[in-house]
Amino acid sequence: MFKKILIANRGEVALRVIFACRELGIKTVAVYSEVDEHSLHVRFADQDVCIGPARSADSYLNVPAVISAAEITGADAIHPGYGFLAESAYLAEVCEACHIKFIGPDPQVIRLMGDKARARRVMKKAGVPVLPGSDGPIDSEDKALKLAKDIGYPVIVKATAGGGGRGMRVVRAAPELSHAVKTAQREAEAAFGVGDVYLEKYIESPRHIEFQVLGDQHGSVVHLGERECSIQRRHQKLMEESPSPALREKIRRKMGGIVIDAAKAVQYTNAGTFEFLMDPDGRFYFMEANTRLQVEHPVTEMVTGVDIVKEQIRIAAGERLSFKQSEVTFTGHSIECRVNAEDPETFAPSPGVIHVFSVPGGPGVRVETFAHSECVISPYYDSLIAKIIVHGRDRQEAIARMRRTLEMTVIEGIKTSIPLHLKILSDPEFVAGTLSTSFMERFLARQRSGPLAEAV
Ligand code: MV4
Repeated sequence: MFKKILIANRGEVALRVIFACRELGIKTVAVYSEVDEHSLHVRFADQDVCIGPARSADSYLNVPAVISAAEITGADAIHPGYGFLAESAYLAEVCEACHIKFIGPDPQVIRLMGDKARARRVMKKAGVPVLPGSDGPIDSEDKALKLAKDIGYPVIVKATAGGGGRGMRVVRAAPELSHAVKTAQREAEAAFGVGDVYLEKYIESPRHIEFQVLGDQHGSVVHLGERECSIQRRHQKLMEESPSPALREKIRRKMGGIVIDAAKAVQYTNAGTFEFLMDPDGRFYFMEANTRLQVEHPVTEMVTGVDIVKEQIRIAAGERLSFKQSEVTFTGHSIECRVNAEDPETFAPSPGVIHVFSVPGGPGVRVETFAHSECVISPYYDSLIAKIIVHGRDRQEAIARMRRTLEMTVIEGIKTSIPLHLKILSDPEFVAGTLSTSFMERFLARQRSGPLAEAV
């Protein structure tokens, strides 16, 4: 087992990894930027190294600085958390060259999944359902027009290097296709340095459902069920839950089997997430795979009892998965709210000093946060300040639990998304569980035309 792990991250996820290390008896090294000197991840790590100025590009994204910190402190592994360098095949390669274990999949697998068109091709070959589309990047306008005609409009043009919604164009009719391909290519080139785009049938108002997998270095793979992540705005998830209200045990089992086969086909190791779109008829299509721990991993931990971060560490150290698929059980229902430092109405960032920070806790409540009274929320980083996760016997109990927790949470000094979460939790569509990726758009439109809008 590792003796010392460096955590190449900040905020709540850095703390989350420190928790797992402490419980496993592994020493920790925090890295931090100049503005994070007084953060909790620095306080609770056994050692700490400043890796540069506030700007992420100069600190948390600086591979030489992170590697140097690991070398200086004698860390034998690096956990990248999520965001920052978590899906950098380059960091994983440099780690390999330096004999430092990267806690994540092999660099070749990270690279494969980073190319969305290639991932699509490989998944299709492994028997995973994918949407009709191009077999690789579009190389001529004529072929694109012919293909789009064959699959039928609407279609979507996506950047192969994309993901998370950047570099996408929906095309509803043939005359728009050429322009869409060109602008998507230009956008992709500017954003990722790779201008390749591919084509897919476009699904209107799908659900976003993703499966969590774990694979060890001995060829065993298990899935930990799914998360429903349809409640998002501009590709930023706001709430997630497990199980999805849309899945029955039979389809969960079938999809679970498919993702296990898919993971085995690419010799997937460590934690990963296979994202799917579910169309209104309940059909599933592979969208992309994330080769990292995810923000919303706690809802899966709450319903399965598996500590995903500990499993990641054990797997990276070469241990076998300690349980079989038949030993994975799903109990109750879990919901996560991402508490952001932002205006709940305009979504404008709201950095500053938190004067009062108090979350009540109680049965079935879990809080993941780096925030505390009198802490500073910096404008340099993501606006996520806390994740509030609840577990209940069923979805109804989880919703009630989340409501009472948010109602009794006191955060003073900055604005947060909590008032928005509370409105969503009492929305009839949300309560009915009839979710889709268009939920937020429709919800916000209802808000604007609703009783509050008329009062002003
Ligand atoms: C799609 C789609 C509909 N049809 N692909 C958005 C993020 C990127 N990873 C892929 N995305 C989508 N791909 C096809 N063929 C709709 C989306 C999409 C979406 C997906 C998941 C969650 C939220 C979304 C919001 C808008 C569009």
